Amino acid sequence: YRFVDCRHNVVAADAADAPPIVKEIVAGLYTPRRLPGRSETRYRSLPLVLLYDNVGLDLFDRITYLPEYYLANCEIDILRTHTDDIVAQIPDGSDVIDLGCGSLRKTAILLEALNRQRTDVAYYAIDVMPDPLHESISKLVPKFPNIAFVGLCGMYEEVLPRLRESPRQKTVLWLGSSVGNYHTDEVVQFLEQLSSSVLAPDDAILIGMDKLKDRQVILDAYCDPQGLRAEFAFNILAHTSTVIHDYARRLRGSDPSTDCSPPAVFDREQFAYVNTYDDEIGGHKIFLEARDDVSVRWPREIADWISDTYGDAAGDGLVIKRGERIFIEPSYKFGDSAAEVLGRRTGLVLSAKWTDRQENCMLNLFRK
Ligand code: AVJ
Repeated sequence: YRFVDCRHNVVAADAADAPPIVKEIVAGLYTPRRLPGRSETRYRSLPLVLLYDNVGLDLFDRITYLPEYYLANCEIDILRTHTDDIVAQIPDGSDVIDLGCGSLRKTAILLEALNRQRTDVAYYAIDVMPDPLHESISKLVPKFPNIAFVGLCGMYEEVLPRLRESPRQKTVLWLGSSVGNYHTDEVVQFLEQLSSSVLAPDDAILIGMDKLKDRQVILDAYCDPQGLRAEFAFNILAHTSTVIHDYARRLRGSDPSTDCSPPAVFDREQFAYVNTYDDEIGGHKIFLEARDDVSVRWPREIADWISDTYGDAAGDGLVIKRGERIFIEPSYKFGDSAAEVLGRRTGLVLSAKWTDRQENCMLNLFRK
C-alpha cells in the first residue's frame, strides 16, 4: 500500500522561524483567551492536536472501550446497524477519505462491507503520527484485498492539498464527534474550505455528532475511575515538551540520540485534571489546573525569541499561578437541528441521517 508523509518538516535556522506548532504553543500559553459562552475568564491553552502523539493515540483507543465513553459505542452501533445503507452511498470507483482515522476500529466496519460489495474503492487513512497510522493500516491491508489503501500522515491542512489529486468521486468520513472539538464558526470555515478545495458536486461528507443530553452522562463520559482520561490529558504536557525540545535541539544542531535529556517544559505532577460541562452552550471542556505556582521552563535556544516577542521577563520562564486552569479541549454537543443548521451555513445538503438505538449520537451525510 502507499504511504505519504505530508508533514511540513521545516528546518529553521533561527528561533523566529519556528514551525507553526511551536509558535502556537508559545502564543497559547502567553495570550490567555476567552472561551465561547458567558464567562469573561481568559484561559491559556495548548494546541489540541498535541493530545495525539503515539502515547495519546493509544490512550484514546483504550478510552473508546470504556463503558462510560458512550460516544464510541454508540457510533459503532450506528455503523453496524446501518452498514448497508451507509455503504450504498459509496459507489464503486470512488475514494473514501478518513479524517483522523485512529486505530480504524470504526472504519473497519465500513471497509469490511465495501470489500465484499465493491471491487474498486480507494481508502485514504489520515492521521498525525506515522507509526500508529502504518500499524493501523497494515493490519487491514491483507484482510480487505478489494480496497486500495493509502496512508496520509499529517494535520488536516497539510493533507488536504493531496486529496485534490484524485478525480474520483469522494466520501469524506469525519467520525467520532471530532467536529465537537471545534466551535461552529471554525467548523463552517473548515467545511467550506474542504468543500471548495477538495470536493466536487455530489461528493459526500459523513459527520459523526454527539447529541446534547443529561449533563451527568456527559461528565461521566469524560472522567473514568481508572484515570485513563487524566492520563490522556496529562500526556499533552509531555508531548508539548517533546515538540519544544526537538525544535531546540534542531536549533543547536545536536543529535537526539546522544543529547542528554533536558528538564521538561512542565511537570505533570503539578497539574490536576478538571472537566466541566456548560449546559448553556452544550460544551464539555477539559482543563489542567495548576496545583501550585508552576514555572514553565523554556530551553535557552528559544528563550530570547520568546522574550523579544512576549516581553522582557517572558523568556525567564512563564509562571502559571496556583489554581489557574490551562484549557485543553472543548467537546461540543449537538441538538436535533444542528445538522440542518450546518447545512444551511455551509451550503452542503443534508441528505441522510442515522442514529443509534439509545439516540445518543448521530451520523449525518452531507452532499455538495
Ligand atoms: C476524539 C473528539 C471524539 O471530544 O470526545 C476523549 C476525544 N477527549 N476523551 C472527544 C476525547 C477526551 C474526543 N474526540
